[in-house]
Amino acid sequence: MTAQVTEFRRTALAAQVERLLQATPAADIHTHLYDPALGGLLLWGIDELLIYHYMVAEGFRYLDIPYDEFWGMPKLDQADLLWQHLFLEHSPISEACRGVLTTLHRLGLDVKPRDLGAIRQWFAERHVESHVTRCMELAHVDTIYMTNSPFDDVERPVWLRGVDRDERFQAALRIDPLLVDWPNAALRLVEWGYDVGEGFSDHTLSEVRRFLADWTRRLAARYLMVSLPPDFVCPAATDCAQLVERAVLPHCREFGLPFALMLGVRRSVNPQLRLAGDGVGRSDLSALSHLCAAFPENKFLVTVLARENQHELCVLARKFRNLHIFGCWWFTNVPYLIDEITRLRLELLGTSFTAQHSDARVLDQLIYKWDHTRRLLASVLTDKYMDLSATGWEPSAAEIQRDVRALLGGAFDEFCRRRT
Ligand code: FIX
Ligand code: ZN
Repeated sequence: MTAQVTEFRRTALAAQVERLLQATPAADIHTHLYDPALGGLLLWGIDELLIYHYMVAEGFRYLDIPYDEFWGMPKLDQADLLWQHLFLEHSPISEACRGVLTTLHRLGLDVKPRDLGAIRQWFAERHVESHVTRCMELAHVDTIYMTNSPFDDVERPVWLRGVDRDERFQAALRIDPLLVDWPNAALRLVEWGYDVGEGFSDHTLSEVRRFLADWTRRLAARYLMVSLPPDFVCPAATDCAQLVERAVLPHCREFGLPFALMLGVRRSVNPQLRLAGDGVGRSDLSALSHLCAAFPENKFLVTVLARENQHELCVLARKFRNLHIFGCWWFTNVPYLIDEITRLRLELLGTSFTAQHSDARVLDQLIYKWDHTRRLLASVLTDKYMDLSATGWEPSAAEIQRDVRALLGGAFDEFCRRRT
């Protein structure tokens, strides 16, 4: 092919990939959003966007007030302050700031006048039900997986009262307190009528499983989930490893559900930043390797926070078909790393992974997280199809569409359905 023909081919292919990506709905397999039926738990609107914990962490790069003074302010004042520092006094170049602007732009707001008052007014005229639909349409997301914790004192009573579910929202049973703070979790379980005691007797483990079974049924959970620190080891005599191997995995096998592990978060590196104060560390993935090998009948959905773990994770997924990789999590959810990580995964795993999840905590964030992801995916996939094209293997539209579906949720569905 001459250079000109190659360029022409690339432009046509890029347009085709982009069109198919835009036309394919995504399943967002991990968010912190809630079915609107859960009431005030679902966050949305400009002020929530501005005080998102990513923004707080970035805001304190510039703010010189004491942490407590910030936390003592009403939400609206916090949002004003962050707008002032992150958007007006400095250019909103970071991915989180750019995300707010993409979101507003795609919602049809004019960001040019930098008029926060007008933006607030626009949001004040929205209604949550129609706004959910609008955001999902703009993000082209058809299914949202929630993070549902029975240990959350606001969320638990809502489930206990009963919820008239919106079928676009799926549940995931989140169990961090059980695995990272067993002594306190055990007290809660006793309070809720589960007869657990000290040590992991067969009776205690079966009571933990009864707790998991009750909540799996109550939520109609699609998978169980935990995020763990970099020092998670398994096998080990630790509470966490014991509970994983002897209660959580048997429960997942019984219910045919995957167990999602998000590895590498160092909680509260700076407690003064509250939710924004968590950091990252490199995990020892031999724990995951052990779990995949020792429990071939369990399925593991995994994402890792450290850039340094991404390659090893891909290699593990080549070894174990009960391991499914998903998303570019949190500090890796920046264009530079999404591009790198997605290329790495495609080159080592083909399309047998889930390219992205949003981790959105505020409904409107769906828009920017999926907009930015789709743009990056378009450029990465175009390069890959160009490489195929150079061999004479021209991908058809149907083949591209099949691949895009796989990356945006199809491979996840397939993994959940498949027998181990
Ligand atoms: O553990 C998690 O699910 C993390 O995603 C959150 O804890 C984190 O705060 C977050 O929102 C990252 O995007
Ligand atoms: Zn999350």
